[in-house]
Amino acid sequence: MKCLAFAVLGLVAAGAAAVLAFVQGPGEPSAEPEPPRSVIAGPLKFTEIRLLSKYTYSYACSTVDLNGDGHLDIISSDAEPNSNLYLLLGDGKGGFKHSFIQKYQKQENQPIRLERHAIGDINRDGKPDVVIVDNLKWDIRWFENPGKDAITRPWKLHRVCAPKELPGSYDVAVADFDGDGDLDVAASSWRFGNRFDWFENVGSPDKGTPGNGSKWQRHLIEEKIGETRAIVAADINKDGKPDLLGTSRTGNLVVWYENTGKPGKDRWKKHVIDDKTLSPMHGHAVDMDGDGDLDVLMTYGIVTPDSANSHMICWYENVGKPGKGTEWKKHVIVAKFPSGFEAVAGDLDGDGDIDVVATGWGPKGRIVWVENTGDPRKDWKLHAIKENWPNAVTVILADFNRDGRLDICASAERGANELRWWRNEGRVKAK
Ligand SMILES: [Ca+2]
Ligand SMILES: [Ca+2]
Ligand SMILES: [Ca+2]
Ligand SMILES: [Ca+2]
Repeated sequence: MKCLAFAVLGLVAAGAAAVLAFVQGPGEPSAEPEPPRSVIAGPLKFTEIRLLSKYTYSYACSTVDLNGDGHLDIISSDAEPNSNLYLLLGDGKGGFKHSFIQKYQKQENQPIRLERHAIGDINRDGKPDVVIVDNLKWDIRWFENPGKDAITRPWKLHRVCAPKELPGSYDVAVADFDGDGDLDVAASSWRFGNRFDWFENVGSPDKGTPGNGSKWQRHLIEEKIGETRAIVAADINKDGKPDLLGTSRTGNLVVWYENTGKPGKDRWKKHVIDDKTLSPMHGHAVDMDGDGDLDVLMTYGIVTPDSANSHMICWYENVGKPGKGTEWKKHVIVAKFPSGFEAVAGDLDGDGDIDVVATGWGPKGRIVWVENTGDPRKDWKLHAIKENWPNAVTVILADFNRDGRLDICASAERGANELRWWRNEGRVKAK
């Protein structure tokens, strides 16, 4: 009966879904059929589709074309006892086929708690690999993309750091931080680590060969910074060297660390973006006002008492033409947004400006989109997509069905423990 684990989610166009049921085995999620649902959210219509459910802990998802067929695939993580990393191979039309990158088989050092992750070609073989934290055993691992013919079989495990080496390992970002031709890894470490590190992909400089992910050297970025959460690679000052954006939840800090060019020798230069708004969580570096520099989008509030100075969605304008990341101006997008977890940006309604999609954590979690009405400094319009979706967490935007409209995919953990996507059907037709 093993083949049933690789059930096809036969999601066809126009909302009529032909979904094949499959028998759920131990440690596997369920893809039980659920009829797609039509959702009107302000001026936009979405079709909501459940991809997988019955996770033990559905914390994170990401997307990239993993098998090189030109269609976006989805990666989604699960925690102990399931301890799986799911792969959903996309057909470019909104259909996904489920298999595993990591499947729990009671190996040594398992079960594990796989959570947030990043994608990059770590061994430089032309195929994108997955770098992911194990938040239970406190390590960082990477899974080697085996290529299209073997992609539905479990991928080979490699380590960036060993169990216990990074207490609380929580989130990762990949970029070539030292500019030597290979991708390195930066990490946050939650309340058990309270620090940011980066791990150098060590090659053979004598031979002029960059690293292939087999040897890593750890470098401290900053320690004693309370409950590090977001870690995002982005060239904030546009000098060609990837910098890091980070948050410290209990330290109430949104910071970026400037890569001075020798991150293995010199310390990263810290720039504080905000040290006043409480409990910053996950956000991204994106040009919100279209002036050519990277601004910062952010959410706030989880596990923090109600406060007028938290539980919101904001962005920080990189002041200057273009800004260099030295002066920031905060603009509120949604002033009251309970337990904001993550915000992502993209033009949802196709009018040329950047809108926002955000998740709210907690028992009454939700996912919303916020419409940019022309000036990102004011007058954002909130539209609920799904209310009472407990503990909504990681959210991503991508055009999964290649119709030119950005779609949404998100994970929700305890109380929901599932992965859903929302096919953007465009504007509601005027009656
Ligand atoms: Ca490097
Ligand atoms: Ca900007
Ligand atoms: Ca827009
Ligand atoms: Ca689409």
